[in-house]
Amino acid sequence: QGIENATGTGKTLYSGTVSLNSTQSGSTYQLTDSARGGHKTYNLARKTSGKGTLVASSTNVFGTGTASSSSSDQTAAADAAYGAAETWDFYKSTFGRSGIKNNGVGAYSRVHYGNAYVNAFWDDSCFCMTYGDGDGNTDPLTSLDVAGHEMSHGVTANTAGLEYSGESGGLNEATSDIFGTGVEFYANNSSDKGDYLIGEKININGDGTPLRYMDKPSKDGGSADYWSSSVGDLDVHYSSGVANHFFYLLSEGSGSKTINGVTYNSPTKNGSTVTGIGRDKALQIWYKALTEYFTSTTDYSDARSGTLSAAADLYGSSSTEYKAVAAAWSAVNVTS
Ligand code: ASN
Ligand code: ZN
Ligand code: CA
Repeated sequence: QGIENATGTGKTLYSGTVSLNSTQSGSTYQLTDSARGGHKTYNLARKTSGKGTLVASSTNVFGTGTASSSSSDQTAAADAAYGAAETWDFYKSTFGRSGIKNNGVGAYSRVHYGNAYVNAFWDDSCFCMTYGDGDGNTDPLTSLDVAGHEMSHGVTANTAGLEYSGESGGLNEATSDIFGTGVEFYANNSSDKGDYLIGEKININGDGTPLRYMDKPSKDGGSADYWSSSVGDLDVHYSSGVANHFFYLLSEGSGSKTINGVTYNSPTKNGSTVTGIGRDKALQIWYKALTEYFTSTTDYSDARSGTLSAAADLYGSSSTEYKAVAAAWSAVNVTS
């Protein structure tokens, strides 16, 4: 009996009803995406090791669209499968990258990790991503930006290899926030429109506020808006603020701006006005820098020179884009 490709339906928690590729074997449909390197989605059903079971359905419909504490719930799996698909498509269409290793091979996702686990993570050793359900087992950490953030850790590990501590760790984290945000804008899902906020859908703080803000990172209470000589002493999720702020300024510019109904207000250290070059060009510059100029020990000063080199390659060293890269770094106090 053969296995054939099919097109199923995901009823997600965060992204509405979506199309999901599946495979059919007899009367069972499974969450395997043959069009995206065979990416599979498994249910750990509260375990914290192993793969769990490949998510399967007799109807080719996965999930109910509502959060459920049941260990057999497939809504979290639908969100995870959708996030993996959009992340794959974002990298393919934006950068021509075929999967995390650029070799056409998919990873796999695991949902319902542990009990009341309030995190999600990429693990390069299993080449897999894992999602907890959040407090109360009702709010999985499976939003689009989180999926894109985690899978991008795999891209970083397989390219620049930025060490996960000090300034390189902040750059590693920022790379995941930058491309996670890229995924969210790329997907253009009407239930989860693109923004420069991280984790705004998952109620991680219990009061509806996002985990991080790229226009003014210090709004989270811990992140750095500007480089200082001690920024590398911060947790990597806080030292990332400098690069997230750089990316926002480079894309959208300083001051006040409303995008998809969200109003941002991005300050500059030196009081300068930065004019954005748009997110698409900013993404190209960051990706080229990550894959061609950054190394495991790249710090903020190196990131400035690496992105300037990337901008020179892409647009020329007297281009508006090159000058905007310099201006945006200077505005976050990375001056050389
Ligand atoms: N969700 C976290 C992150 O991707 C997991 C970690 O601390 N590495 O940053
Ligand atoms: Zn991360
Ligand atoms: Ca977001």
